[in-house]
Amino acid sequence: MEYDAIWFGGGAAGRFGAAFLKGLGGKPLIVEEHHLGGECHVCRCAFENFFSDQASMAELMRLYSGKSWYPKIDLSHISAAKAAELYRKVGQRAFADTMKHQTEKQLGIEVVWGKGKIIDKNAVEVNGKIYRGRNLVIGTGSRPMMPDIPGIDLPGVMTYRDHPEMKTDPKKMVIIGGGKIGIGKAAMFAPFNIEVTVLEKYTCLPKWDRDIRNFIFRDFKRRGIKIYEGIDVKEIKGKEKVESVVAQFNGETMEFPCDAVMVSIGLTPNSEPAIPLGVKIGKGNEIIIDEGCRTNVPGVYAVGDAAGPPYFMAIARKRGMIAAKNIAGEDAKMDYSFVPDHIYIPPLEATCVGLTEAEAREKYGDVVLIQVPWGPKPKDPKSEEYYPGFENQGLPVCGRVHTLNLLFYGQNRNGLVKAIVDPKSRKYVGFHSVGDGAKTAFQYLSYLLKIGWTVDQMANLHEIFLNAEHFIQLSRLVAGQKELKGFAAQVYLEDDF
Ligand code: COM
Repeated sequence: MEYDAIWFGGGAAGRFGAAFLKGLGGKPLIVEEHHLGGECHVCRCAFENFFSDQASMAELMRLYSGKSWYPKIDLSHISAAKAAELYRKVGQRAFADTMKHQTEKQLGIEVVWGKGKIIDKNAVEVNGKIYRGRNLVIGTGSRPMMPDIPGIDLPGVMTYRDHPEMKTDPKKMVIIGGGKIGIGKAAMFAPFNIEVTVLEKYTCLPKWDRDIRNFIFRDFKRRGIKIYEGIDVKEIKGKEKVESVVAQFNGETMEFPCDAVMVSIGLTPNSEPAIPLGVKIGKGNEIIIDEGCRTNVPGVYAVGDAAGPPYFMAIARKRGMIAAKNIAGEDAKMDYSFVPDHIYIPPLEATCVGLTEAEAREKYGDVVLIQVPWGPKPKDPKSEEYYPGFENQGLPVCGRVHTLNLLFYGQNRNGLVKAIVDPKSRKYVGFHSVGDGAKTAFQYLSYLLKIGWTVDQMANLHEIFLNAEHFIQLSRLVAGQKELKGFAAQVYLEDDF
């Protein structure tokens, strides 16, 4: 055989897997039709990062315009379509070149460009030539799941894939699906003078901590982003393009006029190319794999989104790495514990890892919270005003560029920090934050959770004050207590959004 493994798809999983196999001394080949790095820089992670920066800028301009010494800004020029255009012109191309250069030149991985056809588990045909490998790794990614409703094909109906392609600025957008993608898109589009409504069949962000959800939805309410939960979308109406969305809510028919629809109800794995090999396919169209990313067909592996959820970049890349190790003769297994999650909600971001407070209470009983802010918040706080007696007002929570600006000029939008501790063992069981810049810390916090990190160990670390999440200093304030009481009063913020 010419290659140790043929990586069918050079997305995050294929690229990292091939690199790892090469590092281990193996000989990989990547077959890729479109882009190395998959959808990441075309329309997913990298694009979202850019677009949320643009949305943050738009939102900050709106918040600060004319306040203090900030100039008055004409907000009518804010344009989501212009932001997308810039990304198409520069971002997509720059990333594509970087991925190609890093993979082929720096890492020296062989890539064959073209639409591959799987002949059998040891042979792939590309541009009329047959390539042979001892192993085959399927990394064909996923696609947006689409509801089977009338009007779904109307122009103006988008998914995350079409988002960078937008050429005009919608005035009213309906987002179908209030999961991580839908809520993130709502927060990203609203700053661009777009009236956004989210329609969710069940519950928005069901897996997120209640305080984080409340923060986001309270913020949405203030910004005029509407959310309907328990609503069933029946039809998208329009003649030449989308004009409204029709849904059933509490037994009544409702119609939401709009000129754009974003569908975000989930993902479907692209498992089809592997079906002729006889691999088992699950109910969600995913290729079924074991902990070592092996399918039921010996020598055939599946990695990334093609193998089903969780759909995270880290999981895709790590599946590639685990498959590479097993191809190289190790017995490596995936570990799905303590995977952090993240949503851009410009100008802030929400991040979490570990248990929510509700999950922690169920598992450990009376948990301790280390949380700011706490207590009451003035109703409808005004910018640049001090409210005596509201202790939560004075605490900057998010620690990057906007911290104090958002507190002073940005409607007291100072974020939320929350660590959950099991008081018996003094170990953390979950971390949550809304702020700006904290996501970097969560990559390492996830490891600390895994190794059973305690409040006492955290108190020994060195913080750089101000920082994005405050977990070290807040923990140190309580770590002297023999019987941990936590820092914040253990009260829920009310569901008053
Ligand atoms: C990043 C894509 S744009 S990858 O995960 O580095 O391949």
